[in-house]
Amino acid sequence: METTLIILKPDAVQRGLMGRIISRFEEKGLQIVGAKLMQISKELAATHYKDHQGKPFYNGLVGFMTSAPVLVLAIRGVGAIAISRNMMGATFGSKAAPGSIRGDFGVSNSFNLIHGSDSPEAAARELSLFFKAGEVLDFERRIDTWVYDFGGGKPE
Ligand code: D4T
Repeated sequence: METTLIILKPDAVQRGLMGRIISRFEEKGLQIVGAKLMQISKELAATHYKDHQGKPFYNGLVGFMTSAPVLVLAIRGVGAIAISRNMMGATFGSKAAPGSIRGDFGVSNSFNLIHGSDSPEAAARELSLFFKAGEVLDFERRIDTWVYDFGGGKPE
C-alpha cells in the first residue's frame, strides 16, 4: 500500500469543490487516512515547492498557495500515487483531459485545484511536512475485501 499527499488548493476550497473531489477518490476505492484544513505559511510553501524556486511562476505559486485555506489529505491504496496523478490530470486546467479532476473542474493553468505527490520519495517528504506523527491513521476498512482481490494473499 502506498500513501500519497494530496492538497485541495485554495481555489478548490473557495469554489466549494472539496466534497466532489474527495468523493472521486472515495468512489475509486482509495482510502482517506488523513485530513486537515489549514492555511499554509510562506515558509511551508517555500519548503514544499523548493524545486520550483527561481522559476518564473514561483512567486505567484507561493502567493496563491498561501492566500486562503487548503485541505490536505493523506490518501492510501495500492498504486495510490500514480492513480491519484492520473485522476488529477495534466498540470494545466486548459490542457487536462475531460474526466480528470483538473479537466472537469477548471480552466486555469495556475489555479489548478489540486496537488499530488509525484513519487514515493516525494510522498514521504511531503506527508512529513504536512502531517505530524499520529495524524495519518492506520485503520481497517471492511469494504477492502470487495475493493481488492485478496485471492492471492495480497491486495490486487
Ligand atoms: P503540483 O505540484 O501542484 O501537483 O502540480 P504538478 O506536479 O502537476 O505541476 P508542477 O509541479 O510542474 O507545477 C507546480 C504548480 O505550479 C503551477 N505552475 C506550473 C504554474 O503556475 N505555471 C507553470 O508554468 C507551471 C509549470 C501549477 C502547479
